[in-house]
Amino acid sequence: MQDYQMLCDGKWIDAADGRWLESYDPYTGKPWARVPQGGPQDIDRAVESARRAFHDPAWRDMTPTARGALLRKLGDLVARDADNLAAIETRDNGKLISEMRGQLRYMPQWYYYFGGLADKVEGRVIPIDKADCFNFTREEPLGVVAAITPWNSPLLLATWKLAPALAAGNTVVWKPSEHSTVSALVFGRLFEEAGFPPGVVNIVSGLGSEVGEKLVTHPDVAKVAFTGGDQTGQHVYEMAARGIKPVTLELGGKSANIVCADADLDNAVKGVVSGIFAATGQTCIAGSRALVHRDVHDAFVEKLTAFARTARMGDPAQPQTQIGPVTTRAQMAKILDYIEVARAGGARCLLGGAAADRPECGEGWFVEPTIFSEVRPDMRIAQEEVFGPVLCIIPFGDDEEALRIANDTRYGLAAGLWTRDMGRALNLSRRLEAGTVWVNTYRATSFMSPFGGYKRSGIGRESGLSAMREYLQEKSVWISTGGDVPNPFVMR
Ligand code: TXE
Repeated sequence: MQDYQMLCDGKWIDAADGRWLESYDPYTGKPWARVPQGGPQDIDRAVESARRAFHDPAWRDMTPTARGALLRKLGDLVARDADNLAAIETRDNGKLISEMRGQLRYMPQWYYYFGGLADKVEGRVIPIDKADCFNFTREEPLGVVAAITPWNSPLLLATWKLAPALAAGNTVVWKPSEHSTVSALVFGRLFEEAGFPPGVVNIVSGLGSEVGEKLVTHPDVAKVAFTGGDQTGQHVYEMAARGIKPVTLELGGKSANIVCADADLDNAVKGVVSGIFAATGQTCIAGSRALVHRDVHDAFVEKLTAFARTARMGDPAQPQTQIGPVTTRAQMAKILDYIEVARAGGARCLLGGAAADRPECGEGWFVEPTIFSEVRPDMRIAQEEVFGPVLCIIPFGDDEEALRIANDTRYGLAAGLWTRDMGRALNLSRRLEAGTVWVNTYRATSFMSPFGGYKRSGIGRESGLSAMREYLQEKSVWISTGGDVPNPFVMR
Protein backbone atom coordinates (compact mmCIF):
# COMPACT_ATOMS: atom_id res chain seq x y z
CA MET A 1 0.00 0.00 0.00
CA GLN A 2 1.33 3.35 -0.97
CA ASP A 3 0.20 6.70 0.49
CA TYR A 4 -0.30 9.82 -1.61
CA GLN A 5 -0.77 13.44 -0.59
CA MET A 6 -2.87 16.40 -1.74
CA LEU A 7 -1.51 19.58 -3.33
CA CYS A 8 -2.21 22.93 -1.68
CA ASP A 9 -0.30 26.15 -2.24
CA GLY A 10 2.59 24.23 -3.78
CA LYS A 11 2.89 21.95 -0.74
CA TRP A 12 2.09 18.26 -0.36
CA ILE A 13 -0.21 17.71 2.59
CA ASP A 14 -2.32 15.12 4.39
CA ALA A 15 -5.98 15.81 5.21
CA ALA A 16 -6.26 18.37 8.02
CA ASP A 17 -7.98 15.83 10.26
CA GLY A 18 -5.69 12.96 9.23
CA ARG A 19 -8.33 10.79 7.55
CA TRP A 20 -7.55 8.47 4.63
CA LEU A 21 -9.50 6.73 1.87
CA GLU A 22 -8.47 3.41 0.42
CA SER A 23 -8.20 3.16 -3.34
CA TYR A 24 -9.14 -0.21 -4.85
CA ASP A 25 -7.68 -2.13 -7.76
CA PRO A 26 -10.82 -3.35 -9.59
CA TYR A 27 -8.96 -6.33 -11.05
CA THR A 28 -8.04 -7.77 -7.66
CA GLY A 29 -10.89 -6.21 -5.70
CA LYS A 30 -8.32 -5.18 -3.06
CA PRO A 31 -7.06 -1.80 -1.85
CA TRP A 32 -3.66 -0.83 -3.25
CA ALA A 33 -3.16 2.79 -2.20
CA ARG A 34 -4.33 5.37 0.31
CA VAL A 35 -5.29 8.94 -0.50
CA PRO A 36 -6.17 11.71 1.96
CA GLN A 37 -9.85 12.02 2.76
CA GLY A 38 -10.03 15.79 2.68
CA GLY A 39 -12.64 17.71 4.62
CA PRO A 40 -14.11 21.21 4.67
CA GLN A 41 -10.96 22.67 6.21
CA ASP A 42 -8.91 21.37 3.30
CA ILE A 43 -11.25 23.03 0.82
CA ASP A 44 -10.95 26.31 2.73
CA ARG A 45 -7.17 26.06 2.55
CA ALA A 46 -7.12 25.14 -1.14
CA VAL A 47 -9.59 27.84 -2.20
CA GLU A 48 -7.69 30.44 -0.19
CA SER A 49 -4.47 29.34 -1.87
CA ALA A 50 -6.10 29.55 -5.33
CA ARG A 51 -7.60 32.96 -4.51
CA ARG A 52 -4.22 34.30 -3.40
CA ALA A 53 -2.49 32.87 -6.46
CA PHE A 54 -5.12 34.46 -8.72
CA HIS A 55 -4.32 37.93 -7.35
CA ASP A 56 -0.58 37.39 -7.00
CA PRO A 57 1.41 39.35 -9.61
CA ALA A 58 3.40 36.16 -10.36
CA TRP A 59 0.24 34.80 -12.07
CA ARG A 60 -2.00 37.86 -12.51
CA ASP A 61 0.64 39.82 -14.40
CA MET A 62 2.22 36.93 -16.24
CA THR A 63 1.83 37.57 -19.96
CA PRO A 64 -0.51 35.22 -21.78
CA THR A 65 2.47 34.21 -23.91
CA ALA A 66 4.37 33.11 -20.81
CA ARG A 67 1.27 31.26 -19.54
CA GLY A 68 1.06 29.49 -22.86
CA ALA A 69 4.70 28.43 -22.56
CA LEU A 70 3.99 26.91 -19.13
CA LEU A 71 1.11 24.91 -20.56
CA ARG A 72 3.23 23.66 -23.43
CA LYS A 73 5.95 22.66 -20.96
CA LEU A 74 3.30 20.78 -18.98
CA GLY A 75 2.31 19.01 -22.21
CA ASP A 76 5.93 17.90 -22.68
CA LEU A 77 6.02 16.51 -19.13
CA VAL A 78 2.77 14.61 -19.67
CA ALA A 79 4.27 13.12 -22.85
CA ARG A 80 7.34 12.07 -20.86
CA ASP A 81 5.27 10.44 -18.08
CA ALA A 82 2.34 9.19 -20.17
CA ASP A 83 2.98 5.48 -19.78
CA ASN A 84 3.51 5.71 -16.04
CA LEU A 85 0.31 7.76 -15.57
CA ALA A 86 -1.59 5.32 -17.78
CA ALA A 87 -0.42 2.36 -15.68
CA ILE A 88 -1.61 4.13 -12.52
CA GLU A 89 -5.03 4.80 -14.05
CA THR A 90 -5.39 1.17 -15.11
CA ARG A 91 -4.53 0.02 -11.61
CA ASP A 92 -6.92 2.52 -10.05
CA ASN A 93 -9.99 2.29 -12.28
CA GLY A 94 -9.50 -0.97 -14.18
CA LYS A 95 -9.68 0.51 -17.65
CA LEU A 96 -7.55 -1.11 -20.32
CA ILE A 97 -3.89 -0.19 -20.47
CA SER A 98 -4.21 0.03 -24.27
CA GLU A 99 -6.98 2.64 -23.85
CA MET A 100 -5.29 4.60 -21.05
CA ARG A 101 -1.93 4.70 -22.87
CA GLY A 102 -3.68 6.01 -25.94
CA GLN A 103 -5.43 8.70 -23.87
CA LEU A 104 -2.33 9.73 -21.98
CA ARG A 105 -0.12 9.87 -25.07
CA TYR A 106 -2.71 12.06 -26.82
CA MET A 107 -3.38 14.26 -23.79
CA PRO A 108 -0.40 16.64 -24.30
CA GLN A 109 -2.20 17.95 -27.38
CA TRP A 110 -4.73 19.75 -25.14
CA TYR A 111 -1.92 21.57 -23.34
CA TYR A 112 -0.21 22.47 -26.63
CA TYR A 113 -3.46 23.65 -28.19
CA PHE A 114 -4.68 25.73 -25.25
CA GLY A 115 -1.11 26.91 -24.56
CA GLY A 116 -1.14 28.21 -28.13
CA LEU A 117 -4.54 29.85 -27.63
CA ALA A 118 -3.54 31.65 -24.43
CA ASP A 119 -2.20 34.71 -26.24
CA LYS A 120 -4.78 34.71 -29.02
CA VAL A 121 -7.66 35.87 -26.86
CA GLU A 122 -8.40 39.33 -28.17
CA GLY A 123 -10.85 42.01 -27.18
CA ARG A 124 -12.67 44.28 -29.62
CA VAL A 125 -12.81 48.00 -30.29
CA ILE A 126 -16.48 48.93 -30.50
CA PRO A 127 -17.28 51.68 -33.06
CA ILE A 128 -19.24 53.37 -30.32
CA ASP A 129 -22.14 55.71 -31.08
CA LYS A 130 -20.85 58.50 -28.79
CA ALA A 131 -18.40 60.80 -30.50
CA ASP A 132 -16.45 61.67 -27.36
CA CYS A 133 -15.91 58.12 -26.11
CA PHE A 134 -13.58 55.27 -26.89
CA ASN A 135 -14.93 51.83 -25.98
CA PHE A 136 -13.12 48.51 -26.04
CA THR A 137 -13.56 45.07 -24.54
CA ARG A 138 -11.23 42.79 -22.62
CA GLU A 139 -11.59 39.04 -22.11
CA GLU A 140 -10.71 38.31 -18.50
CA PRO A 141 -10.43 35.19 -16.37
CA LEU A 142 -13.19 34.43 -13.86
CA GLY A 143 -11.10 33.65 -10.78
CA VAL A 144 -10.99 30.38 -8.88
CA VAL A 145 -12.39 27.49 -10.92
CA ALA A 146 -13.67 24.34 -9.19
CA ALA A 147 -12.94 21.30 -11.37
CA ILE A 148 -14.83 18.17 -10.31
CA THR A 149 -14.06 15.01 -12.23
CA PRO A 150 -15.30 11.40 -12.41
CA TRP A 151 -13.49 8.08 -12.31
CA ASN A 152 -13.77 6.81 -15.82
CA SER A 153 -11.07 8.87 -17.61
CA PRO A 154 -9.60 10.74 -14.66
CA LEU A 155 -6.79 12.75 -16.22
CA LEU A 156 -8.27 13.30 -19.66
CA LEU A 157 -11.53 14.72 -18.31
CA ALA A 158 -9.58 16.90 -15.88
CA THR A 159 -7.37 18.11 -18.73
CA TRP A 160 -10.45 19.20 -20.67
CA LYS A 161 -11.05 21.63 -17.80
CA LEU A 162 -7.55 22.52 -16.63
CA ALA A 163 -6.05 23.37 -20.02
CA PRO A 164 -8.57 26.07 -21.03
CA ALA A 165 -9.06 27.30 -17.45
CA LEU A 166 -5.31 27.93 -17.01
CA ALA A 167 -4.82 29.25 -20.55
CA ALA A 168 -7.47 31.87 -19.74
CA GLY A 169 -5.60 32.90 -16.56
CA ASN A 170 -7.81 31.32 -13.87
CA THR A 171 -6.57 29.33 -10.91
CA VAL A 172 -7.98 25.93 -10.03
CA VAL A 173 -9.06 23.73 -7.16
CA TRP A 174 -9.50 20.23 -8.53
CA LYS A 175 -11.43 17.47 -6.80
CA PRO A 176 -10.88 14.13 -8.49
CA SER A 177 -13.23 11.18 -7.96
CA GLU A 178 -12.84 9.28 -4.72
CA HIS A 179 -12.80 6.07 -6.81
CA SER A 180 -9.73 6.94 -8.87
CA THR A 181 -7.67 9.65 -7.22
CA VAL A 182 -4.10 8.46 -7.45
CA SER A 183 -3.27 9.55 -11.00
CA ALA A 184 -4.42 13.09 -10.16
CA LEU A 185 -2.09 13.26 -7.17
CA VAL A 186 0.86 11.98 -9.22
CA PHE A 187 0.02 14.27 -12.13
CA GLY A 188 -0.07 17.20 -9.67
CA ARG A 189 3.72 16.98 -9.32
CA LEU A 190 4.14 18.15 -12.90
CA PHE A 191 2.73 21.64 -12.25
CA GLU A 192 5.68 22.60 -10.10
CA GLU A 193 8.14 21.04 -12.51
CA ALA A 194 6.57 22.96 -15.40
CA GLY A 195 7.05 26.19 -13.43
CA PHE A 196 3.48 27.13 -12.44
CA PRO A 197 3.50 29.43 -9.39
CA PRO A 198 2.36 27.70 -6.17
CA GLY A 199 -1.39 27.79 -5.62
CA VAL A 200 -2.35 28.09 -9.28
CA VAL A 201 -3.45 24.44 -9.20
CA ASN A 202 -4.55 22.78 -5.96
CA ILE A 203 -5.86 19.24 -5.59
CA VAL A 204 -8.13 18.09 -2.78
CA SER A 205 -9.15 14.43 -2.63
CA GLY A 206 -12.18 13.14 -0.76
CA LEU A 207 -15.87 12.41 -0.99
CA GLY A 208 -18.21 14.31 -3.26
CA SER A 209 -20.80 14.87 -0.56
CA GLU A 210 -18.17 16.38 1.70
CA VAL A 211 -15.44 18.21 -0.21
CA GLY A 212 -17.25 18.39 -3.57
CA GLU A 213 -20.22 20.14 -2.04
CA LYS A 214 -18.11 22.47 0.07
CA LEU A 215 -16.08 23.41 -3.02
CA VAL A 216 -19.10 24.20 -5.19
CA THR A 217 -20.67 26.39 -2.51
CA HIS A 218 -17.48 28.15 -1.42
CA PRO A 219 -18.06 31.90 -1.87
CA ASP A 220 -14.59 32.41 -3.38
CA VAL A 221 -15.16 29.89 -6.15
CA ALA A 222 -16.16 31.75 -9.32
CA LYS A 223 -17.03 28.88 -11.63
CA VAL A 224 -17.77 25.17 -11.51
CA ALA A 225 -16.70 22.71 -14.21
CA PHE A 226 -18.17 19.26 -13.56
CA THR A 227 -18.25 15.85 -15.24
CA GLY A 228 -20.25 13.05 -13.68
CA GLY A 229 -23.71 11.53 -13.40
CA ASP A 230 -26.77 13.64 -14.21
CA GLN A 231 -28.30 13.41 -10.73
CA THR A 232 -25.13 14.75 -9.14
CA GLY A 233 -24.79 17.26 -11.97
CA GLN A 234 -28.27 18.61 -11.29
CA HIS A 235 -27.46 18.97 -7.61
CA VAL A 236 -24.19 20.75 -8.42
CA TYR A 237 -26.06 23.08 -10.80
CA GLU A 238 -28.62 23.94 -8.08
CA MET A 239 -25.87 24.64 -5.54
CA ALA A 240 -23.93 26.77 -8.03
CA ALA A 241 -27.11 28.70 -8.87
CA ARG A 242 -27.39 29.83 -5.26
CA GLY A 243 -24.02 31.53 -5.68
CA ILE A 244 -24.86 32.79 -9.23
CA LYS A 245 -21.89 30.83 -10.54
CA PRO A 246 -21.50 29.81 -14.15
CA VAL A 247 -21.17 26.08 -14.74
CA THR A 248 -20.09 23.68 -17.39
CA LEU A 249 -21.66 20.27 -16.92
CA GLU A 250 -20.93 17.08 -18.83
CA LEU A 251 -23.42 14.48 -17.67
CA GLY A 252 -23.43 11.33 -19.72
CA GLY A 253 -26.13 9.96 -21.97
CA LYS A 254 -28.04 7.18 -23.64
CA SER A 255 -26.51 7.56 -27.06
CA ALA A 256 -28.00 5.88 -30.13
CA ASN A 257 -25.87 4.09 -32.69
CA ILE A 258 -28.09 3.93 -35.78
CA VAL A 259 -27.45 1.16 -38.31
CA CYS A 260 -29.22 1.95 -41.58
CA ALA A 261 -30.13 -0.70 -44.14
CA ASP A 262 -27.39 0.51 -46.50
CA ALA A 263 -24.62 0.39 -43.85
CA ASP A 264 -21.41 -1.57 -44.23
CA LEU A 265 -22.45 -4.13 -41.62
CA ASP A 266 -18.95 -5.27 -40.65
CA ASN A 267 -17.92 -1.71 -39.92
CA ALA A 268 -21.18 -1.04 -38.10
CA VAL A 269 -20.58 -4.07 -35.88
CA LYS A 270 -17.14 -2.74 -34.95
CA GLY A 271 -18.60 0.71 -34.35
CA VAL A 272 -21.35 -0.60 -32.07
CA VAL A 273 -18.85 -2.74 -30.16
CA SER A 274 -16.51 0.23 -29.71
CA GLY A 275 -19.45 2.28 -28.49
CA ILE A 276 -20.54 -0.08 -25.73
CA PHE A 277 -17.93 -2.71 -24.87
CA ALA A 278 -14.76 -0.64 -25.17
CA ALA A 279 -14.10 0.89 -21.75
CA THR A 280 -16.56 -1.71 -20.42
CA GLY A 281 -19.32 0.73 -21.25
CA GLN A 282 -18.04 3.13 -18.60
CA THR A 283 -17.98 6.17 -20.78
CA CYS A 284 -20.30 9.11 -21.07
CA ILE A 285 -20.51 8.59 -24.84
CA ALA A 286 -21.39 4.89 -24.58
CA GLY A 287 -23.54 3.95 -27.56
CA SER A 288 -25.84 2.00 -25.31
CA ARG A 289 -28.74 1.82 -27.78
CA ALA A 290 -28.22 0.18 -31.18
CA LEU A 291 -31.07 1.19 -33.50
CA VAL A 292 -31.06 -1.31 -36.35
CA HIS A 293 -33.09 -1.20 -39.57
CA ARG A 294 -35.45 -4.18 -39.79
CA ASP A 295 -34.07 -5.24 -43.20
CA VAL A 296 -30.62 -5.91 -41.74
CA HIS A 297 -31.62 -6.56 -38.14
CA ASP A 298 -31.11 -10.33 -38.01
CA ALA A 299 -27.88 -10.32 -40.04
CA PHE A 300 -26.48 -7.50 -37.95
CA VAL A 301 -27.42 -9.06 -34.62
CA GLU A 302 -25.85 -12.35 -35.63
CA LYS A 303 -22.57 -10.72 -36.63
CA LEU A 304 -22.54 -8.50 -33.56
CA THR A 305 -23.18 -11.32 -31.11
CA ALA A 306 -20.53 -13.51 -32.74
CA PHE A 307 -17.97 -10.69 -32.59
CA ALA A 308 -18.78 -9.65 -29.01
CA ARG A 309 -18.58 -13.28 -27.88
CA THR A 310 -14.91 -13.39 -28.86
CA ALA A 311 -13.93 -10.32 -26.77
CA ARG A 312 -11.05 -11.21 -24.43
CA MET A 313 -11.81 -10.38 -20.80
CA GLY A 314 -9.23 -10.27 -18.08
CA ASP A 315 -6.36 -8.29 -16.59
CA PRO A 316 -6.66 -4.70 -17.87
CA ALA A 317 -2.89 -4.26 -17.52
CA GLN A 318 -2.33 -6.79 -20.32
CA PRO A 319 -2.30 -5.09 -23.74
CA GLN A 320 -4.26 -7.90 -25.42
CA THR A 321 -7.24 -7.63 -23.01
CA GLN A 322 -10.34 -6.14 -24.62
CA ILE A 323 -12.79 -5.97 -21.71
CA GLY A 324 -11.66 -5.15 -18.21
CA PRO A 325 -13.48 -4.90 -14.89
CA VAL A 326 -15.83 -2.12 -13.85
CA THR A 327 -14.39 0.42 -11.49
CA THR A 328 -16.28 -0.17 -8.26
CA ARG A 329 -18.17 -2.93 -6.57
CA ALA A 330 -21.17 -0.59 -6.29
CA GLN A 331 -21.08 0.10 -10.02
CA MET A 332 -21.03 -3.63 -10.70
CA ALA A 333 -24.10 -4.08 -8.50
CA LYS A 334 -25.83 -1.23 -10.33
CA ILE A 335 -25.13 -2.80 -13.73
CA LEU A 336 -26.41 -6.21 -12.57
CA ASP A 337 -29.57 -4.52 -11.26
CA TYR A 338 -30.13 -2.93 -14.66
CA ILE A 339 -29.73 -6.32 -16.31
CA GLU A 340 -32.60 -7.55 -14.13
CA VAL A 341 -34.60 -4.42 -15.00
CA ALA A 342 -34.17 -5.28 -18.70
CA ARG A 343 -35.25 -8.89 -18.19
CA ALA A 344 -38.23 -7.88 -16.09
CA GLY A 345 -39.24 -5.39 -18.77
CA GLY A 346 -39.40 -8.18 -21.34
CA ALA A 347 -36.12 -7.68 -23.21
CA ARG A 348 -34.44 -10.80 -24.56
CA CYS A 349 -30.88 -11.47 -23.42
CA LEU A 350 -28.76 -12.66 -26.37
CA LEU A 351 -25.36 -12.52 -24.71
CA GLY A 352 -23.97 -12.23 -21.19
CA GLY A 353 -26.45 -11.02 -18.63
CA ALA A 354 -24.47 -11.83 -15.49
CA ALA A 355 -21.30 -11.22 -13.54
CA ALA A 356 -18.35 -12.88 -15.28
CA ASP A 357 -17.26 -16.16 -13.83
CA ARG A 358 -14.09 -16.89 -15.79
CA PRO A 359 -10.66 -17.82 -14.44
CA GLU A 360 -9.04 -14.90 -16.29
CA CYS A 361 -11.24 -12.47 -14.34
CA GLY A 362 -9.88 -13.57 -10.97
CA GLU A 363 -11.48 -11.80 -8.01
CA GLY A 364 -12.18 -8.70 -10.09
CA TRP A 365 -15.43 -6.82 -10.62
CA PHE A 366 -16.39 -8.12 -14.07
CA VAL A 367 -19.71 -8.10 -15.91
CA GLU A 368 -20.12 -10.16 -19.07
CA PRO A 369 -20.65 -8.11 -22.25
CA THR A 370 -24.42 -8.13 -22.45
CA ILE A 371 -26.75 -7.70 -25.42
CA PHE A 372 -30.52 -7.36 -25.19
CA SER A 373 -32.79 -7.52 -28.23
CA GLU A 374 -36.51 -6.86 -28.51
CA VAL A 375 -36.07 -3.72 -26.48
CA ARG A 376 -38.85 -1.15 -26.72
CA PRO A 377 -37.87 2.53 -26.64
CA ASP A 378 -39.98 3.18 -23.55
CA MET A 379 -38.38 0.48 -21.39
CA ARG A 380 -36.25 1.70 -18.49
CA ILE A 381 -33.22 -0.07 -19.95
CA ALA A 382 -33.61 2.04 -23.09
CA GLN A 383 -33.97 5.30 -21.16
CA GLU A 384 -31.57 5.25 -18.21
CA GLU A 385 -27.77 5.42 -18.24
CA VAL A 386 -26.32 2.09 -17.08
CA PHE A 387 -22.63 2.97 -17.41
CA GLY A 388 -21.63 -0.59 -18.07
CA PRO A 389 -21.31 -3.16 -20.90
CA VAL A 390 -25.04 -3.49 -21.58
CA LEU A 391 -26.39 -2.90 -25.08
CA CYS A 392 -30.05 -2.57 -26.11
CA ILE A 393 -31.03 -3.38 -29.67
CA ILE A 394 -34.11 -1.58 -30.96
CA PRO A 395 -35.43 -2.21 -34.50
CA PHE A 396 -36.74 0.57 -36.77
CA GLY A 397 -38.45 0.74 -40.16
CA ASP A 398 -37.43 4.06 -41.73
CA ASP A 399 -35.37 7.20 -41.10
CA GLU A 400 -38.22 9.06 -39.42
CA GLU A 401 -38.76 6.25 -36.96
CA ALA A 402 -35.01 6.05 -36.26
CA LEU A 403 -34.93 9.76 -35.52
CA ARG A 404 -37.97 9.56 -33.29
CA ILE A 405 -36.47 6.74 -31.23
CA ALA A 406 -32.96 8.26 -31.14
CA ASN A 407 -34.31 11.59 -29.88
CA ASP A 408 -36.79 10.03 -27.46
CA THR A 409 -34.53 10.35 -24.43
CA ARG A 410 -33.82 13.08 -21.94
CA TYR A 411 -30.14 12.88 -22.84
CA GLY A 412 -28.33 14.23 -25.89
CA LEU A 413 -24.60 13.67 -25.69
CA ALA A 414 -23.75 11.73 -28.83
CA ALA A 415 -25.08 9.61 -31.67
CA GLY A 416 -23.59 7.31 -34.29
CA LEU A 417 -24.86 6.79 -37.81
CA TRP A 418 -23.90 3.95 -40.14
CA THR A 419 -24.85 4.53 -43.77
CA ARG A 420 -23.24 4.71 -47.20
CA ASP A 421 -25.62 7.51 -48.28
CA MET A 422 -24.08 10.91 -47.50
CA GLY A 423 -27.32 12.75 -48.16
CA ARG A 424 -28.99 10.64 -45.48
CA ALA A 425 -25.99 11.20 -43.19
CA LEU A 426 -26.30 14.98 -43.53
CA ASN A 427 -30.06 15.02 -43.06
CA LEU A 428 -30.07 12.73 -40.05
CA SER A 429 -27.07 14.35 -38.38
CA ARG A 430 -28.87 17.71 -38.61
CA ARG A 431 -31.96 16.34 -36.90
CA LEU A 432 -30.31 14.25 -34.20
CA GLU A 433 -30.54 15.97 -30.82
CA ALA A 434 -26.97 15.36 -29.71
CA GLY A 435 -23.85 17.45 -29.15
CA THR A 436 -21.73 15.06 -31.23
CA VAL A 437 -22.74 12.96 -34.23
CA TRP A 438 -20.35 10.41 -35.70
CA VAL A 439 -20.96 9.05 -39.20
CA ASN A 440 -19.34 5.69 -39.96
CA THR A 441 -17.10 6.03 -36.93
CA TYR A 442 -17.57 6.23 -33.15
CA ARG A 443 -15.74 7.58 -30.09
CA ALA A 444 -13.54 10.06 -31.95
CA THR A 445 -12.64 13.14 -29.90
CA SER A 446 -10.05 15.86 -30.38
CA PHE A 447 -8.61 18.86 -28.57
CA MET A 448 -9.88 20.92 -31.55
CA SER A 449 -13.51 19.91 -31.67
CA PRO A 450 -16.19 21.11 -29.24
CA PHE A 451 -17.65 18.40 -27.03
CA GLY A 452 -20.74 18.62 -24.86
CA GLY A 453 -24.35 17.70 -24.44
CA TYR A 454 -27.80 18.68 -25.60
CA LYS A 455 -30.70 18.40 -23.15
CA ARG A 456 -29.88 16.63 -19.85
CA SER A 457 -26.42 15.69 -21.05
CA GLY A 458 -25.02 19.02 -20.02
CA ILE A 459 -24.28 22.68 -20.42
CA GLY A 460 -21.34 24.25 -22.21
CA ARG A 461 -18.60 22.81 -24.38
CA GLU A 462 -15.18 21.35 -23.70
CA SER A 463 -12.26 21.31 -26.16
CA GLY A 464 -11.83 23.52 -29.21
CA LEU A 465 -12.16 27.28 -29.39
CA SER A 466 -15.54 27.15 -27.64
CA ALA A 467 -13.96 25.84 -24.45
CA MET A 468 -11.96 29.05 -23.90
CA ARG A 469 -15.16 31.08 -23.72
CA GLU A 470 -16.34 28.97 -20.78
CA TYR A 471 -13.46 30.31 -18.67
CA LEU A 472 -13.57 34.01 -19.64
CA GLN A 473 -15.78 36.98 -18.98
CA GLU A 474 -16.05 40.10 -21.09
CA LYS A 475 -15.37 43.57 -19.75
CA SER A 476 -16.35 46.77 -21.52
CA VAL A 477 -14.01 49.75 -20.93
CA TRP A 478 -15.15 53.32 -21.69
CA ILE A 479 -12.70 56.22 -22.03
CA SER A 480 -13.90 59.74 -22.52
CA THR A 481 -12.00 61.56 -25.24
CA GLY A 482 -13.89 64.85 -24.63
CA GLY A 483 -12.63 67.54 -22.31
CA ASP A 484 -15.65 68.24 -20.11
CA VAL A 485 -18.01 65.97 -18.19
CA PRO A 486 -21.51 66.82 -19.51
CA ASN A 487 -24.65 67.19 -17.37
CA PRO A 488 -24.02 64.77 -14.45
CA PHE A 489 -27.80 64.39 -13.79
CA VAL A 490 -28.49 62.73 -17.12
CA MET A 491 -27.45 59.26 -18.22
CA ARG A 492 -24.91 59.38 -21.04
O1 TXE B 1 -20.57 9.85 -10.12
P1 TXE B 1 -20.85 11.27 -9.53
P2 TXE B 1 -20.33 8.47 -9.40
C1 TXE B 1 -22.67 8.16 -13.88
C2 TXE B 1 -22.75 6.66 -13.91
C3 TXE B 1 -22.52 6.28 -12.50
C4 TXE B 1 -23.14 7.41 -11.75
C5 TXE B 1 -22.59 7.60 -10.37
O2 TXE B 1 -24.04 6.27 -14.31
O3 TXE B 1 -23.12 5.08 -12.15
O4 TXE B 1 -22.90 8.53 -12.54
O5 TXE B 1 -21.17 7.59 -10.40
C6 TXE B 1 -18.32 14.32 -7.20
N1 TXE B 1 -21.20 17.80 -4.78
N2 TXE B 1 -21.39 8.68 -14.32
O6 TXE B 1 -20.95 8.38 -8.05
O7 TXE B 1 -21.55 11.18 -8.23
C7 TXE B 1 -17.69 12.97 -7.04
O8 TXE B 1 -16.91 12.92 -5.86
C8 TXE B 1 -20.10 17.96 -5.53
C9 TXE B 1 -21.37 9.34 -15.57
O9 TXE B 1 -18.90 8.21 -9.49
O10 TXE B 1 -21.48 12.05 -10.60
C10 TXE B 1 -16.87 12.87 -8.31
O11 TXE B 1 -15.66 13.61 -8.18
N3 TXE B 1 -19.45 16.96 -6.11
C11 TXE B 1 -20.12 9.97 -15.89
C12 TXE B 1 -17.79 13.55 -9.33
O12 TXE B 1 -18.66 14.38 -8.57
C13 TXE B 1 -19.94 15.72 -5.95
C14 TXE B 1 -18.90 9.70 -15.16
C15 TXE B 1 -18.63 12.60 -10.15
O13 TXE B 1 -19.36 11.78 -9.27
C16 TXE B 1 -21.11 15.49 -5.19
C17 TXE B 1 -19.09 9.06 -13.89
C18 TXE B 1 -21.74 16.60 -4.59
N4 TXE B 1 -22.86 16.47 -3.86
C19 TXE B 1 -20.30 8.57 -13.53
N5 TXE B 1 -21.36 14.18 -5.21
C20 TXE B 1 -19.91 10.67 -17.17
N6 TXE B 1 -20.79 11.59 -17.52
O14 TXE B 1 -18.93 10.41 -17.86
C21 TXE B 1 -20.40 13.59 -5.95
N7 TXE B 1 -19.52 14.53 -6.39
